[in-house]
Amino acid sequence: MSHSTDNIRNIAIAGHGQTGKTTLFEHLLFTGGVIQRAETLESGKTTSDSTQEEIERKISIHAAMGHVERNGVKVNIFDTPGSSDFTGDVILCFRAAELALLTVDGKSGVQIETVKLWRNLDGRGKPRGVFITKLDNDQTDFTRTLADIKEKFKVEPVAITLPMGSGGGFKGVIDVLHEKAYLAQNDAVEKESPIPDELKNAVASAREKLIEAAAEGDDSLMEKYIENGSLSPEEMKTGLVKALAENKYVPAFAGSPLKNSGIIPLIDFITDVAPNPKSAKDMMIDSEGKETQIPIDPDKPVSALVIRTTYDQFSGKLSWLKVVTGKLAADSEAINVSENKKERIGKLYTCQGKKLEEVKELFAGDVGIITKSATLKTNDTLAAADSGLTFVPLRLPEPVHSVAVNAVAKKDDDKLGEFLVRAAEEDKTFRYHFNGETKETVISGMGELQINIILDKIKTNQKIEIETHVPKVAYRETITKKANAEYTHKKQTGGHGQYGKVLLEISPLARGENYQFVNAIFGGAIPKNYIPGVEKGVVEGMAHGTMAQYPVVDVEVKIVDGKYHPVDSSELSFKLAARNAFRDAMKQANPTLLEPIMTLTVFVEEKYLGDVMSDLSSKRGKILGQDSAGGIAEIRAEVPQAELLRYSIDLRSITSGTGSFIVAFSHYAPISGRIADDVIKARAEFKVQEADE
Ligand SMILES: Nc1nc2c(ncn2[C@@H]2O[C@H](COP(=O)(O)OP(=O)(O)O)[C@@H](O)[C@H]2O)c(=O)[nH]1
Ligand SMILES: [Mg+2]
Repeated sequence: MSHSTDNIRNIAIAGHGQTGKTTLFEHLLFTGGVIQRAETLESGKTTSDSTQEEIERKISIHAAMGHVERNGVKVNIFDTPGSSDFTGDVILCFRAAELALLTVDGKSGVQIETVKLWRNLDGRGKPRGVFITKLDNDQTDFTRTLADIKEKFKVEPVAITLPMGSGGGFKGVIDVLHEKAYLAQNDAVEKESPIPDELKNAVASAREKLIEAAAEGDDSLMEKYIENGSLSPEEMKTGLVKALAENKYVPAFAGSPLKNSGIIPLIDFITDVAPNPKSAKDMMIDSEGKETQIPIDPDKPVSALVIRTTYDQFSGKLSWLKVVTGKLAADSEAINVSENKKERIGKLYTCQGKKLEEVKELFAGDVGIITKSATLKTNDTLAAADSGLTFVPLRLPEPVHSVAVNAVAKKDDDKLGEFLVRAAEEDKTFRYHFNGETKETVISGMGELQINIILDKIKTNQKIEIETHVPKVAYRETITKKANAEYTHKKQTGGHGQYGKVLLEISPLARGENYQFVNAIFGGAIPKNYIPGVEKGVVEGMAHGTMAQYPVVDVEVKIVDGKYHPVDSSELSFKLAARNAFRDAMKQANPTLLEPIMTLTVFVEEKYLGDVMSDLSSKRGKILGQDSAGGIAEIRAEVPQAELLRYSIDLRSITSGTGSFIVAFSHYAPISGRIADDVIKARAEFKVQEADE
């Protein structure tokens, strides 16, 4: 069944791993009547964690989508992975949802991934709630967890539900908004019951806070509240809806996903209060290339953004679409604006986990699926006619962990290549490229776990035998002083001879300027038509330096003099002369090796700060700065790439898997001494074969 925009809500469940997201998702579907029984993580049968790799590892790796319906409202729910290796799938769900729900374990409190996700939501100005989970466990405490949230995020969470008891004595929750209590029934849907007398005061004071939050919704409500000291239930609802859409308060829920508790009040709150998609906006690029916000609006021509692409063994290619404007209809036609191609839309689907359900149309605000699309890729814009607008693509973090991989048997090269293309299409944080310089295929992603899962798939599903190794570093060579060299290329072979003489002067350029060629020939010592040959020789000479055959950079090369022969000179003669002259000059110019330096930003819990700092200094790192907020330290440093090739593994062992980092190329810097000697030694077997020799 299709739902109009007013009757759609989108919720992304996110948060640190093992906080009960997938279990909550499962119990939402169970309570919503979608599945007959809620499966446990341990059984490997949950609706959300349905892929082979998820079942094997018992963690969420991919985004999952499902929906429940209550009072005519369709609630799309997204379950996301907790590990930072799979941030890409969290980000696509944040893009699709108007409300994020962050799960926080009632015992552990706010953990590092949740802090990072909170910051990400801050960047989007996205409304969010918190669900305090596992309150059936010993040593959990709802009030203490809310205090932790308040301290870490500088917000005042507003309790929508309150727990009845905790640990072994946990009985259920009270819905403060609707003033109802719900007893946990374990395997059955929770049961409404009277609010226990001893909790009536707590409920009254929580309700007071809720009314205050509602009054923040708009000025007239605030005036009424100040005047009467209260709001009617209708006014309260209006205020809560408005204030939440504007991210003015953080609703907080109590419960135990595993014991099926706190689920009904959560669904009720979502259908009553969570943002109507119409109150949200999406990001477009206008015809002048500027980013602009457009409201989610069913009354405009259709437009939709492809947020995800996956391959299913039964249905083939699946493209997930967030409809932003208008209505997407089955059996219609639209334009893939990004590819400028017509897209025939056949059937449309929604889904419950991996199970597809056909729908006739999808209204603005909804998320659905097109199968077997010929042209759609993640981040493509699908629209009615050329609207002059395209969606801003999903902003994903850059890969931080790389591994070089090759098929053992040459015959598997193509198969491996095809697999990598598809893997990169399915997961936009996964990349691969062939590095012509080091002759390696390098695959990159957000962490070792993500890369290992890909490598496992290559070995087990694709049955390709592969070898992996740490990627090579792309060193460079440069010079540190001016030098010149003369070279005469002369050969007498049978009829025509070869003759060219050049005098080159080379001098260092600033770092990053790469290369400049200057023709300073006067009086026709070398005729103009041979100058391109000279430059070709210089470029070839620079391709392999004299220290360790790495490319030479940041050099100005000036051709100052030369000699030619009216019969024997040719472009080739000058090219060979220039190449050799360049190399001779380089040897005189005090050459040095350069290594890539990366800017590194590390996020760790404060208690690991000292260990991370000392590790960075052992890695020749230069600390640029450091900040701390919400118990998380952020360290910025410059570190040689050679020291960071296995950093995701090192950081994991220092921080028990809680740390993460961002890395980007910064600049090249000289190396000398033992470090340079080792690089040169490791390159000893590298041979350059020049075509014309
Ligand atoms: N005691 C208890 N365990 C829970 C609860 N919710 C989830 N778990 C368990 O915590 C583990 C992680 O749950 P999962 O839903 O996979 O967390 P996710 O990583 O956030 O998706 C599993 O073993 C669940 O059975 C809960 O409310 N109470
Ligand atoms: Mg999960």
